[in-house]
Amino acid sequence: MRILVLGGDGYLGWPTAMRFSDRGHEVTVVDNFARRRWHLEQSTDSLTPITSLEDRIEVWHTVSGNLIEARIGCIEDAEFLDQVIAETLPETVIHYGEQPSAPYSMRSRKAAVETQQTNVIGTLNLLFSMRDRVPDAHLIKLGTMGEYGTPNIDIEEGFIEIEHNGRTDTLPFPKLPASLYHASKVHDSTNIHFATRVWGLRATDLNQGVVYGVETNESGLDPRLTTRFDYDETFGTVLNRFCVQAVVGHPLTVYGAGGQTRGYLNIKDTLRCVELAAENPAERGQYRVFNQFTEQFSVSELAELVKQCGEEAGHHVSIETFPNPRVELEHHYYNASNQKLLDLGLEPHPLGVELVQSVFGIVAENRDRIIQRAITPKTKWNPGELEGGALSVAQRT
Ligand code: NAD
Ligand code: USQ
Repeated sequence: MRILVLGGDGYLGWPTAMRFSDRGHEVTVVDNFARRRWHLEQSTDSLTPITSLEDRIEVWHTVSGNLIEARIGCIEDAEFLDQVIAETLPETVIHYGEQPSAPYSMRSRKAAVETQQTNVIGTLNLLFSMRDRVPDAHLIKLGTMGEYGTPNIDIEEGFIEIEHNGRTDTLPFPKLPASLYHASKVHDSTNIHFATRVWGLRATDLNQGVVYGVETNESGLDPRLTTRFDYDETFGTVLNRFCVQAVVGHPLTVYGAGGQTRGYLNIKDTLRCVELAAENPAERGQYRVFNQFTEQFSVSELAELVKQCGEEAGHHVSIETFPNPRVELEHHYYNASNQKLLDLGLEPHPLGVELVQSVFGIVAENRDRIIQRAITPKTKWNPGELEGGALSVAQRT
């Protein structure tokens, strides 16, 4: 299959490119290195040293004998993207190429606008190019469980049957996004659904939970193939952050009461889910939503697990409640369905001591690269309210 991976230099995109290449597919990756730039701008970096995209591709070729093509450019640039689609004629497009951080999107007006511009316009350009160049191709788009928020009812996979005034219909599940990043994913979903209904495209929206871990079968072949691993307050996700904090003796940063519950999955399961979606494409005109996570945990449960594993490994681990920089429910009902990927054959890697210990190993190996000041949360969802005063000009822009 000809596969285009948008965002193929990223945390999930690079391992995905190697997986499909290893399976014998013709893979092209597209990236504009925005994620590397965002780190440069805030003087942070991946814990794992990552090589340039060019070097990664060369090492992959040497180790596996397989070729991955790269196109460097921005998917917000319609002309560039359209040319890539016209030249590569993908049968499957896997779209990771967005700004993925909720805190980044809440940092300032400029960052929120950049996030929605990158995410919504990039995806819109893609839909037009697919309509015009490869209308039969399957779009696999990375969405997020955070599109749904934390409603006080069970979360279905994309759609819910509603009875209203004696009539029933199956409609998109209500959305209560938790940040302006999560809101950008809701806007994407609306646009993708539209493109399937009106232009007959085929699409799978993968509403993914929080990913943890760094090792995949392919990245294990050579250290230079490793993917990025972030732990800073902006780009690090919670379990990855807690593992770094445990090793360096920083108190685990549980925000607020710690009852915030989300769906989680191992990076290995991300790759398998995307593979299952590609092997079982949506029909023409079909918009499918799969909830992509394997287990649910509260933040406090994750902190307790990391503390227990850390102490077994000889680290002194404390858990500290930090004033929650986000506006989110800290005690709430959470029960989301994730049946569709299981029905396609997903065999989850559950979270346990072994995974946490292996992440500790990676952290210990790269301990001298840790930038301590990047750990403490600083980005507030509502800075004016929390500080009880008017916003400064710097905070407003
Ligand atoms: P990432 O930032 O590591 O990867 C995204 C890649 O896209 C980066 O390499 C970046 O440079 C590139 N990119 C961004 N804007 C671009 C543009 N305009 N043109 C070309 N390339 C661009 O993030 P990730 O953690 O790998 O996430 C990938 C996708 O999965 C994102 O859409 C994210 O929202 C989604 N997701 C991630 C998680 C998670 O826990 N990591 C969970 C749910 C959903
Ligand atoms: N949290 C803490 N302490 C920390 C970091 C986070 O208590 O040090 C809490 C947050 O308040 C939140 C939960 O942990 O309640 C998850 O936060 P996160 O930063 O791990 O994840 P989130 O901001 O939701 O975003 C991540 C990815 C994003 C993806 C999303 C999936 O960055 O790309 O879309 O997970 S989901 O959460 O299901 O929407």
